[in-house]
Amino acid sequence: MTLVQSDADNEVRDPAPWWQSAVVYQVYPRSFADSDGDGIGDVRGVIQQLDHLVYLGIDVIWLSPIYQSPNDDNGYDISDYENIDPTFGTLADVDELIAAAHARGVRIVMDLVVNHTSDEHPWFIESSSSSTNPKRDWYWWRPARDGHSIGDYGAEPTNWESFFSGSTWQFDDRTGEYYLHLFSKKQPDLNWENPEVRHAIHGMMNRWLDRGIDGFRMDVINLISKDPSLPDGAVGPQARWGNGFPHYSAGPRIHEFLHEMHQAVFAGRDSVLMTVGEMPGVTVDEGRMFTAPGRQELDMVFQFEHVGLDHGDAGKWIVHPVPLPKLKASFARWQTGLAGHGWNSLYWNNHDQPRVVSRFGNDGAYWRESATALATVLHMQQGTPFIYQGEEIGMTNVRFTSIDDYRDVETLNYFREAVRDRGLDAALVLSSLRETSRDNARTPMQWSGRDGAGFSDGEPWIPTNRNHRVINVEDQRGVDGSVLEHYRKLIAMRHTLPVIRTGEFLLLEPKHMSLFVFERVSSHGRLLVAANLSNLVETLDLTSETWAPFRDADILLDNQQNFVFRQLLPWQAVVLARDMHSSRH
Ligand code: TEU
Repeated sequence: MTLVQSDADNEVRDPAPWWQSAVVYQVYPRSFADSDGDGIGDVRGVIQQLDHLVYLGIDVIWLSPIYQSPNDDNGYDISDYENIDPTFGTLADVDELIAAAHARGVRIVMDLVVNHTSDEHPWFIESSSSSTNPKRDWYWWRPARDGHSIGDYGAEPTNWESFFSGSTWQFDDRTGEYYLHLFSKKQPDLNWENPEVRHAIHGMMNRWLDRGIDGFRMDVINLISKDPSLPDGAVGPQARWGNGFPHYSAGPRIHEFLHEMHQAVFAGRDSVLMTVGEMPGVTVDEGRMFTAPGRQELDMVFQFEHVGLDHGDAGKWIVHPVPLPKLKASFARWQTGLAGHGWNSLYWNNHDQPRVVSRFGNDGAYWRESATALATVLHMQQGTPFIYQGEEIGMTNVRFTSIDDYRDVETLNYFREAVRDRGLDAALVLSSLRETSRDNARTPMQWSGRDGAGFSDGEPWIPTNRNHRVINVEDQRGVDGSVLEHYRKLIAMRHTLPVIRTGEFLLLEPKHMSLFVFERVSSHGRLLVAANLSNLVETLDLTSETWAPFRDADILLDNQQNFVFRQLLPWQAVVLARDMHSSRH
């Protein structure tokens, strides 16, 4: 059977938004490409490497924050939303990047970090200067808990624990009150209850769109509406802190705030834009509401379910192997839960997550095979895939052996708290960081096997993974079967096969411990995606009666190029097709 090109005018009739057949590439500018040798990646570095992204075939670049920032949390603590941090370049460089990307048909989405600002943002400097300052109410200020004096155990206004260790409250002696910070103490939370705050943010967003960017990735946007009565969280057995999450996640006014933003910023130009809200803890039902087109809130959300499955009771720092049926069930719930209602984003990696090939694959004996198999089962789902820099060449976790190699505020706070305050063994904590730290994702992009990895001529801000000698762009480009070439194929398939955008997702063999098998079915054709996510050979007998429809199907993709319709080799992944209609859309 050959591909039928009969559906070519489908795109004219099809009202689907452009981002439903797009692939996004996340650039973490600090670690992507350093054009001036200071060891820190920059905007000009991104411009210089655009050819790589065009070669890969992606449609959109999401740029992690490059705004002015004291860089306590690598730019997620912004002190000026409308200027660029000098370490990354200038506004003129950004204009040039936008123009250069657009000239190549690539769109640019910027990070929007408005749950909090930096404590060095002029708004916070004003707000903290006196309790009567007009901007006082732009942040969450509260006195010590009734009957407590400052510094008492439990004096904080609530018992909430910060994402980055310790209390969410920081005492400020200028006015004798505490301010709320869900993340680091240098990231005070904005008070979205105040209409002036929302108005200022909408204005800033509009100015960025007028500058020519194509949308926003919105940092922890489900946390902007808090229960204004700020209740304590439930305290688990032996826990020092309570769980504030139910009181600040998807709070009472979240849908109102997002719809208002849509009206104030996106209305009239939303068909050309793309918005994605990062939402730790979001449920399928909420995800459906946030992304239902008629509600006019967001195009899609980043959900966290699949990247939380290996976390233990104590959170992200102690990880457990994930039984495959659990992972498959999670994906399937999101696939079917949003189908026909909203839209999924698809991701394995970003700048906060350990590298997927080390986490869910086998980065030793089956490095290439497992990187490509994991890519296949994600990219063949319905949704908009996000590729994080380095994922397309199978970059792995870094094996740092000293705390001095780490840079991430979350990692360093946790290490300090675990070792100094709780007395855990430092070597043990370090071994857990090798699996869990966000810095696993933040080592320099591996462009070549030479010294400096083609990232920088200077000393990089964080050590380079030594395996850049064998894992790098240069060695994979044009090499058939490489991780890079496999990603190129997956991206091209999304662009040419509408069934990947439109097809119903049907999970098969849900209980199988090694095989991830699913079908995608629509009037555009029918795909069978089958992957062996284990180190052992597994039987999958497509010549048997059960699999009759696929007995003589076309092999569209095979990461080992030797599929015999009876078994899958360790980490083999195939995509089979029948009744296909193809079009560029
Ligand atoms: O992350 C939000 C988030 O909830 C987590 O991924 C978090 O980074 C942490 O790993 C929880 O254990 C976003 C950004 O992506 C992250 O880089 C920022 O540090 C954070 O918000 C604060 O802006």
